[in-house]
This record gives sequence, structure tokens and C-alpha cells, in this order.
Amino acid sequence: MIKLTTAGESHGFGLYAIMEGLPSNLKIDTEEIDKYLALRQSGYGRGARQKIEKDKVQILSGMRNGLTLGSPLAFTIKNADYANWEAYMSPVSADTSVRRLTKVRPGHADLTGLFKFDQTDARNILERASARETAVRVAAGTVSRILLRELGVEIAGYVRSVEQISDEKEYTFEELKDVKNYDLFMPDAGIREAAKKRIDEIAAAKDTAGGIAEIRVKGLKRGFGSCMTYAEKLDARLAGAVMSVQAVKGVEIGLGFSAAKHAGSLVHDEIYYDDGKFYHKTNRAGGIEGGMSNGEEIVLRAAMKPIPTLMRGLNTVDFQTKDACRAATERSDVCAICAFEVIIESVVALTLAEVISARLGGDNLREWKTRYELLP
Ligand code: EPS
Repeated sequence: MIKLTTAGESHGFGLYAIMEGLPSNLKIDTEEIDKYLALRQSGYGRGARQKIEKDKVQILSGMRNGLTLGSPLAFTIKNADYANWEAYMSPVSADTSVRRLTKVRPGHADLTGLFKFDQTDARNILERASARETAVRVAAGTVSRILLRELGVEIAGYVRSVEQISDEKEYTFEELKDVKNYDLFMPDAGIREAAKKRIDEIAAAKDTAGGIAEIRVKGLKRGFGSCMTYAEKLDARLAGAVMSVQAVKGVEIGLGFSAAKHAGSLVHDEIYYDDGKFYHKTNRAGGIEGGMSNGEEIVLRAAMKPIPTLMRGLNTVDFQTKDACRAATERSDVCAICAFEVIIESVVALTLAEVISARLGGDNLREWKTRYELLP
């Protein structure tokens, strides 16, 4: 079964991952991984740290001459910023008296983490809580994406809203294919420019913005996930995985929250039969019924809260002196919604790869493909 473990601090030596359960003979193009790593660093509204980091994956084991071996795939992404931080972050000899963070930031893990891990310097909390960790999940997600593609399953996504600037149109999967060519992943030029203007205004006010990303999965056969045990339900798996991404405050599948506002006749997808096939004319369920994929496109939306490090600071209390103060800031992204979109796509891809591996259980790619093709 596919399983991912990650490690690494934001200003430590690097980020690490071990991905178990991949089939052998999967061709992995590291350039494709680097492409998604670059996309994760792109987007209107990102901050100065991204000028320092140029993320590249380095595969350390589990692969030979571009093909997986079936052994754990280990890989790393270096933190270029470590060169500036080694004196304070070295695992063996660091000066922990400087770069301390005690002006705990509302909305971050800082304050609760200090109590939970019995620390006095929130640096020891934020380094791991940081969304820098998502780089390695994007790498694992891209490996998963490559695996899914072998089965004919494809993933796309876009930014549906930035703060209150929202695109309520419904796009086809094909219409979303080029959206990542824009500096803000919104398909509609007018809405995109309005959102960028809003990001500029928010930056000028030294504030931050969140938004909503929508992810689509096309080509997944029916029956992934299970109605038989709650832990196996596909929607539960996806929602849990998406919620594990830093800054997520909400997940919707299909109509999501708006399903609660309509009568059943406007919410459920009626079933038809023609030409030897069962089908729906609508996809309000977002491709999942009874905790299982139903063969329609999976439609998932995730809401990102505004990044909690504000350049103008928020009111807080210094953990050490107990004096009221403004929260710590060094630098911050204003809006990381494009990064967020890439991360959510990656997490969805990884979760689907896990769920598919649980059902198919093959050791090599040929087995995976043969078993998948046999499914109705
Ligand atoms: C982050 C704070 C910023 C972001 C970082 C996540 O880093 P720094 O504190 O070094 O300025 O740039 O994100 C990344 C480095 C990344 O690659 O996404 C945070 O506090 O979560």
C-alpha cells in the first residue's frame, strides 16, 4: 500500500520523504516533479522567500535509470535558505539564543505548540508547522499523478476565488488545462485581473488574503473507497488529506455546503441506462456516492484562510515577558492561493494513489494496469 512519510524543517537542511508501496517499472520524470515544484512556488502574491528557493527534487533511492524498483522511494528537496540559517538551525551545534520567536503569531501553531512541546522559543514549533513542508508533498503528489496517468486518471484544478473576488462559472475539465500558464490560476481574464488588483490592495495594507481552489479528477472508475467501513470512505479520505494541508479551513465535495440549502430533487443525480451503460446527467455529488467513486468527475473545493503572518502584525502577548505586543513578522506571502491549488491537487493525487493501491495491491505496474482494466 502506498504510504508517505515526510520530515524536514523550513530553515533546516532540507525536506525529506519516503514513499512506500509504489509499483515497480513506473517511469518517473524528475523534470515533471520539478515543474510542479516550480508551480508551487509561483503565483501572484508570493513573498521574498521564493526568490531564495528554487526547488528541485533529488531522488535518493527506490529508482534505477528512471524506473521505480518497488522499493521505498526516498527523495529530498534542499532548503537554499539553510546557508543563511545553519548557525541557528544546525541539528548538532546551533546558537539558539538568537532568532528566537516569542511574540507568538495568532493563527499559527506557535502558542499551543509551545505548551504542547514544552518549549520557550516558537522557532522550535514553526519550523515544522511551516507550509514549506508542502514542497515535499507536491513531489510525492506528482509521482502519484504520474502513476494515476498510467491508469487513465487525470487531475486538473484552478483558483475559484481570492478573498471576495469569485468566479462562479462551471468549467469543463478541458477548459482548465491551460490555467497554470497564468500568474494567477483563474481562467477568466477579467476576474483574474480584478483578483490581482485586490491582492495589490491587500499587500499595500500589509494584510493577507485567502481563497478557494477547485480540483477535478477525470477518468477514475467507480468503486474506489468503500461504503463498508467509515475509515475507507473516499470522501472522508480526501477531506482528511486536504484538511491536513496548512491553512485549510473547509472542504466541499460536489455541491458541498449548498446541498444543504436545496430540496433533494435538486441535489441528487438521477440514474439512466442507455447503450449498455448506467449514467447520470448531472454531477452534483461531485463523483462520490456512498463513500465510493461513482465514475463521474470528482469535484472538490478547498478553502484557504489568509496567511496568518501579517506584515503589520496582529495583537498578541510575548510568551516570555507576558507583555502585550504585535506579533512577529520577518517576511510573508500576501496570497499563496496558486501554491495552495498545486498542493491540494497533489494531496488529492496522493490520496487517490493510496486508495487505488489498497484496492489493486499490485507489485509492478503491469499488475496494476491489468487489474485496473478488469474493473467494470
Ligand atoms: C512560511 C513562511 C515563509 C514562506 C514559507 C512558509 O517562509 P519564511 O519564514 O522563510 O519567509 O515563504 O513557505 C516556503 C518557504 C515555501 O516554500 O512554501 C510559513 O510560516 O509557513
